[in-house]
Amino acid sequence: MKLMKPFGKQFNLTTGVIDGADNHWTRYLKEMRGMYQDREVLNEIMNSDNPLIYEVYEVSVPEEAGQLIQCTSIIYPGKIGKEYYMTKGHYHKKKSCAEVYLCFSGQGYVLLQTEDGECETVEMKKEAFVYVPPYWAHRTINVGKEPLVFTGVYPAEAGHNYGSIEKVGFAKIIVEEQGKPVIKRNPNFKVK
Ligand code: PAN
Ligand code: ZN
Repeated sequence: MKLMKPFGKQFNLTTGVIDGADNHWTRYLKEMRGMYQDREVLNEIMNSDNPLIYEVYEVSVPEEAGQLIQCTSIIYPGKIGKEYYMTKGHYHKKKSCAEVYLCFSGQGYVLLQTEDGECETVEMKKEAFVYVPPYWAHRTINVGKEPLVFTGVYPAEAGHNYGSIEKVGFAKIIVEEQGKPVIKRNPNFKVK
């Protein structure tokens, strides 16, 4: 059997950039416009701008059982109306795959949801370690004034399923009220 060679990468704890990352992707508002609640503000912003919401750097390995993918995510500070910038959110295609997040800087939450609509939030801040158990959809939200930077490690066979959670949405949203993040019920959540 031909074994894979060990390797190391450098990454910047403040910017989240991985030197020599194999993959890098960006998510602009246009690609996730259906996910924010304030349609009026959204359309107003989209008329003149298409802001960068987040980006991801990834070290790729063969997508097979036993391998682990490591990546960093950088969510920029900002809001669409009262709702903070966030990731699209997904289930793992292979739902039994868990993931761990380690936060380097910024302030935020991971919002997690099961297929039964059970919803949980876990705080993200410098040095927070968050466990995303198997079968939970997960989205990360930046509620601070700086970029929210974290690394994630997950099985290479996990894959991403964006469609299922996009169809129903998350049961909770995180909005700014009187200068503070507040976790609220999503008025557009479609109960099964
Ligand atoms: C993370 C996410 C990353 C971007 O690496 O992929 O934060 O979020 P979306 O994938 O929801 O756009 C992860 O959970 N990977 O499995
Ligand atoms: Zn994931």
